[in-house]
Amino acid sequence: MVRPFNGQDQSNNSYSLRMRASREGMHISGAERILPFERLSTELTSLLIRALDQGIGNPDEVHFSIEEIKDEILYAESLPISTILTEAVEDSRKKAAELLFINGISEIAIKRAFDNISKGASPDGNNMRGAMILDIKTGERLEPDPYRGIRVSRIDFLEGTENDLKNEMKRIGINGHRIKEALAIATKVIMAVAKAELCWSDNPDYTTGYIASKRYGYVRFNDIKRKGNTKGGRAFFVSGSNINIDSYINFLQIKPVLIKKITPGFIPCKWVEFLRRYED
Ligand code: WAQ
Ligand code: MG
Repeated sequence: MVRPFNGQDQSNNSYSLRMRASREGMHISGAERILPFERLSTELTSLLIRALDQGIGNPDEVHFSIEEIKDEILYAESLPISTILTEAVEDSRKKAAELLFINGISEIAIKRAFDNISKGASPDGNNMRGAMILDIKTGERLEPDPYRGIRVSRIDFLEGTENDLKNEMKRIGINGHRIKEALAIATKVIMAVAKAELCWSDNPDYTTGYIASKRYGYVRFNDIKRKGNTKGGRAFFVSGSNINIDSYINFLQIKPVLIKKITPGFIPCKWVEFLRRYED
């Protein structure tokens, strides 16, 4: 239906602004924002600058899309950040697996998640573009397209909260340029029905990964993979028999969520100290 423009004030509406840049068909960078009308043009310019300033070769295509958001926006508080000090990859993985287990994920599902991400979770052995969805009991994969997986989208920080996150990271003594986006994704994944998420980057230089869950928040593990390793991915754990998988996927992909508050986190600590925090 075409609505004639009636001169209505647009300033209360929110928009989804998306950018993706590529060179010879290869993805270089992408970003998505949820913004009020009056910030669209400024943010579009800054995303363009970001797209053109990628070091690894200029894009030969940059695509923008702007869509008015018709859905109601949900507001969320970010998961609190913890960081576990570990010895090395084996130690990190063992503790990450333990954290999944105490969140009710079965051993078979945990093993499948680690094995799949380690070898490239797509059936062709590549990394997926999105995430696997695994049943917490059986470890069965529930995402309809195992090559691509599910991409979480339409998530952003309310104006001002990005700065709050920066300050909070400084306060607890952590840094990492990938935290902001990962925390946003994890917050959206966990605010609905997922029991936990496992993630590490496919970037060979970025070896910190995390487990997210409602009770324990966003828990980082240094060295969850070896430096130089190009395999990475995400697994969302759900109780397949208790949820409607299609509506969960729909939520992850298109429901707009804005983070309105940064929940305080914790300075990095050892595993035993971390667990002590949650003793009843
Ligand atoms: N939705 C679902 N899956 C995604 C998305 C998305 N929006 N973006 C990426 N993935 C999947 C995909 O399989 C990627 O290969 C994989 O996740 C890793 O993506 O220090 O940077 O962007 O606390 O490389 C985590 C630790 C960093 C941050 C994760 O992931 C910290 C990261 P990357
Ligand atoms: Mg990424």
